[in-house]
Amino acid sequence: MILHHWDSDGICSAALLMRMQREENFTPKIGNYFLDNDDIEKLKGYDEIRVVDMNLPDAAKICEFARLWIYDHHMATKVECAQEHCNPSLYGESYPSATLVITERFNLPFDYIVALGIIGDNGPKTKELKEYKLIKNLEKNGITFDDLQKAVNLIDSSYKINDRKEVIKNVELVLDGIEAILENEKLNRNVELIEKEIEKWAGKAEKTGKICTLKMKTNYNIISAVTRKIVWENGGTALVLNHKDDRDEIYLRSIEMDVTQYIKIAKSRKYFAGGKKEVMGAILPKGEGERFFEEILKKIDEQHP
Ligand SMILES: [Mn+2]
Repeated sequence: MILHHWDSDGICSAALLMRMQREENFTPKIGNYFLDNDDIEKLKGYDEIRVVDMNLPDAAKICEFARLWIYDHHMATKVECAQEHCNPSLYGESYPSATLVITERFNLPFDYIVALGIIGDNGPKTKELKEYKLIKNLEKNGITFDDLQKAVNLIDSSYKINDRKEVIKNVELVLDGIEAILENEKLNRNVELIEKEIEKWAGKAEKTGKICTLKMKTNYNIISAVTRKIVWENGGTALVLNHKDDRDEIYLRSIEMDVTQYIKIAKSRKYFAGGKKEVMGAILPKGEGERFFEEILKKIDEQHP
């Protein structure tokens, strides 16, 4: 059983393993960077489990009932009970994708699947990576960077519309080739729906004091895209709150201030939070979003008179 992240890199990493050895694949519930009880129960039916492109805090639990292999590139601490924990970050090396980790580990050729993982995790910044040369090289086989970017957008559309079953099915689709991805009608419809939904919400953002804010309600996983669009269109800083059916989400993006302090505050509240200098994302229990939203807004106002 392969357990993988729901994004392009996770799906493509699973596809690389699957091509070597057919087995089942599965992802945690979209948005859960951990295993819930249902996941654990399901995994208990398998005695070999490969985790790819995910740093699960509870990975060691799997060792209690199965043999475990991990292939990843996120910052992590070594899982001692695993048969193999293959992650260059354990030795201080940063890799642009889990697909590249797997490719080097098993001496696989650099093909479109590896490239999709790299582009999925790095977006337009891919052009600054040393692997970009290898991706350009794929043009000889008729695979352009533009097609690869489109394919990533299509593959990622499944988690964005929150369709876990489709995410799982996409591993097979990736193995069918780049054309099969580009021509997939369902994924193309997803992309259209998502673009409409992003536009709808981004257009509702309002100026609140110094920054742009938005409170929205969608089960699509688009809060980062919506926030990015608001900043593109208005500049400055944007703060967005999303009320999902089962959780609240907060996103903060800025081109004028360092938001790292807010990541720290969110983590100190035990919220699942991450980001970097210009962006913070946090997942909160349902009902707690409003208060944290107002608190961030007040702090920003105080610091930017
Ligand atoms: Mn990844």
